Amino acid sequence: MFFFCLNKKRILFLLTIVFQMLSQASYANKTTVKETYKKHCASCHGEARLGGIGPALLPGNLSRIKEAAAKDVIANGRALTQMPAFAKVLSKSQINSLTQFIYQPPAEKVEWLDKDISNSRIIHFDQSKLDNKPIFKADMQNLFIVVEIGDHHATLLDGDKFEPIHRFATRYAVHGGPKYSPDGRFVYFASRDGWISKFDIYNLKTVAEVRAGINTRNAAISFDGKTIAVGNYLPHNIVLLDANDLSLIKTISTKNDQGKTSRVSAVYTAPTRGSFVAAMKDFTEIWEIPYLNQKNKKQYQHQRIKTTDYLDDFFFNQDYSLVIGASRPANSQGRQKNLTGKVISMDSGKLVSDIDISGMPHLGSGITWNYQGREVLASPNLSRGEVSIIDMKSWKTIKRLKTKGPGFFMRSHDASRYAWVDVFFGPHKDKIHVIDKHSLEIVKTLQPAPGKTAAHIEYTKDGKYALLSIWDMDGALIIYDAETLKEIKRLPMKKPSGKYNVYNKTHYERGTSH
Ligand code: DHE
Repeated sequence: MFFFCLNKKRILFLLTIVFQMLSQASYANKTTVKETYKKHCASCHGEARLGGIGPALLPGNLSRIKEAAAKDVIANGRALTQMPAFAKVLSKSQINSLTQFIYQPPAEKVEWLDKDISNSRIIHFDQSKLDNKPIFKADMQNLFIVVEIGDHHATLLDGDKFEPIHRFATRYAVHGGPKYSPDGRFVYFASRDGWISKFDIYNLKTVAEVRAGINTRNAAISFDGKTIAVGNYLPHNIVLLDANDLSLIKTISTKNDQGKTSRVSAVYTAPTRGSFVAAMKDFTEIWEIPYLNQKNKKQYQHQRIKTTDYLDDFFFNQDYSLVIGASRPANSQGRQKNLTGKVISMDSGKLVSDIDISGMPHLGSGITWNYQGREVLASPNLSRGEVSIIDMKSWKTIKRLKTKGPGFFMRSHDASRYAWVDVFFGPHKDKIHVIDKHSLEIVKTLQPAPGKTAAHIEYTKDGKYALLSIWDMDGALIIYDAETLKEIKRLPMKKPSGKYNVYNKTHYERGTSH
């Protein structure tokens, strides 16, 4: 009866759907998940899941995406990327199996050798043939790079007019602060998938790229602008690149006396020491890699500083003689919810002082300023609603400032009386606190876009304006007058994660990250 109510066209349509379902089911029965992966995924994500034009699909690289979200991406695709929707091609059970498959460690050992690094290098433009003067007019020291992780782009922003100059695609999932060459002409990005991209700001072109690892933490640039150091989770190593053309200088396997290798938590540049400093995640050592030949230190020959505890996250004092770390005890495994603070000598590895901080201080995002004639360090906390303010001479915590929730980023500028801290986690994520650096009190709490995360501030070169991100696909960059705290302008952006001012970064302004 039902069929009689339908016209021919509808019957044909229904039969096509039934046929599609049957063929999907029989295909699903016959093919293994590996074959499905090979057929539909390998061309973009690589046969060994190491990535290609799409990101790597290994558990370490996917650790930040929940399985349900990954399933949704396979079924429905990812907007503004080349990832297609497979819901019409694969059955639900095939999508489930594929999801499980990509979260499994690979059967074979994953390697990324020197030859893979060198073979991955792409020279998009011959730098020597490009103009060495900017092709646009602006104060080149007051430019910002804004990383928009929502659709994997970056915007070059004029820091005087607050107008975008150029928007360009980045690699998938850029993380950490992009690093500028000392003259501010080039900027280097690191993606979680290990791609290092060099962008020429004068010519508005990505000039070179290389894949330095499979799962990368971050990159640092030497003070002289000649060397890039990349810290990797996978493989366990530090990769040194020539900043000029991104060619490989050297890989340094992170191995201790017992032959055990470690992931690298992060690598930073220590300009006064002419070195890179890297923290090890899996054994209690900090490594120093001189990028200049020095007395007792040979260029690119690493030195190992043995410490009593693991340092998960760290900060340096101004002359880089001390490292201030959020530490995990030597016998602990993985990330802990309760860390302690340690001050350690960079030369001996010896403990100089304990610091009275707990929870998960985010020292990497710490800033310093002069308070009543002494230098203080302020750090947000990833697990508690407080900012710790520490005297950098006595190493005593002089203030615990209560906030509306755990925070991620903190910022100030020498010319500003204020410091900003976000409330990244919890119900107050849409709020941001402004702290008076003289009174050490919160003087204002802003809520610029109710319901949407407000985070990460960076100042203009002169410290007169503060730029804030609204972390949303339908997000924004908000410019505040840093003195009156009044909003000046709002620019729409796609989840702008961070913004980085050329002058503040290249001059190691103490209110910002380095
Ligand atoms: Fe980051 C910087 C580590 C999660 C956004 N983050 C850094 C740096 C380190 C680090 C070591 C310094 C690198 C540099 O600038 O050279 N981040 C970690 C983690 O261990 C953690 C907690 C877990 C992880 O999966 O890696 C983590 N980070 C995040 C995020 O979830 C954030 C919010 C979103 C994202 O992009 O993944 C995030 N991290 C950032 C940003 C910076 C950063 C925007 C640069 C801050 C700056 O102003 O310099």
